[in-house]
Amino acid sequence: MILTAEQRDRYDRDGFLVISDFADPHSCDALQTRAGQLVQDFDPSGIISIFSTREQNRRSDDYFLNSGDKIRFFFEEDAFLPDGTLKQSKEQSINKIGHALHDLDPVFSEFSRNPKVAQLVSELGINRPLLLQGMYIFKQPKIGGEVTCHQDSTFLYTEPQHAIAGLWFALEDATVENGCLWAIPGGHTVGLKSRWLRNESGGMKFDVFDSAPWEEEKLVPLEVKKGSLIILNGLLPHKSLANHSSRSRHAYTLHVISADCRYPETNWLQRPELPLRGFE
Ligand SMILES: O=C(O)CCC(=O)C(=O)O
Repeated sequence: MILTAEQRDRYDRDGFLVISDFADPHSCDALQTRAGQLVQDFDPSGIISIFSTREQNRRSDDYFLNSGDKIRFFFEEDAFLPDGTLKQSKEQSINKIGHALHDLDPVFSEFSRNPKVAQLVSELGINRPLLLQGMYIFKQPKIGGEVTCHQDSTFLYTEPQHAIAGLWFALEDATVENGCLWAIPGGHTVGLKSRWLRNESGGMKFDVFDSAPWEEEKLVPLEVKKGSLIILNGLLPHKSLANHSSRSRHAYTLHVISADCRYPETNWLQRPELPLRGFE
């Protein structure tokens, strides 16, 4: 067993759990090196897609919406000069890579399908697991953008709602200064506040079930060391602040769902050309 009874209880109570030293430093470095190579090989000419959680509907172009079964690159909002050129190198300008890294890249697949990860997911009660989303987040020095408070189930909706778990691996130390995660302990018990869905007419919309603002004063910082894993309940409200520091804050996230759940066709992330796979 990976989780003690006490850790299980804490996860159920808080909606998140930090496990220090989950991933060894070499495998964290291997992911960083591989992400660096992928960015180096990426030719951005003609493809500028910006990731923003402030204007999710307007900023989500087809390049984003069709990236569920691909490896694609999204820029920081603050990466550009007024004339549309990059302020700094492409390597210093990418916000994230998504969203099928775990299936399409051998280094990310090996990390994601480590037996320890599979065992953990089984202990979380995700039956017949399928690896849904693999994303590399750079949180670049100086320009790493804020991720506003949200529940992952808003974007990756499942029925039942507890049929998803988010795994957030710190590939570098994450601190308040460089934009660590913040979460509301116990916030997963308040219910899903909104869903982000595909419109019949194309594009995306939010269905809002509860328009009250997040109780952000209840957020606590989750400062963690390289190699730590943060497990996130899909309903847990969490965010990260902008990174104004001179240090990056790389992380890899993996979302796993159960094959037994209903995964609606209206969710943004679809896999038309690449069926979901489990840990095998
Ligand atoms: O890594 C971050 O800064 C935030 C990631 C996050 O909240 C998410 O992808 O759901």
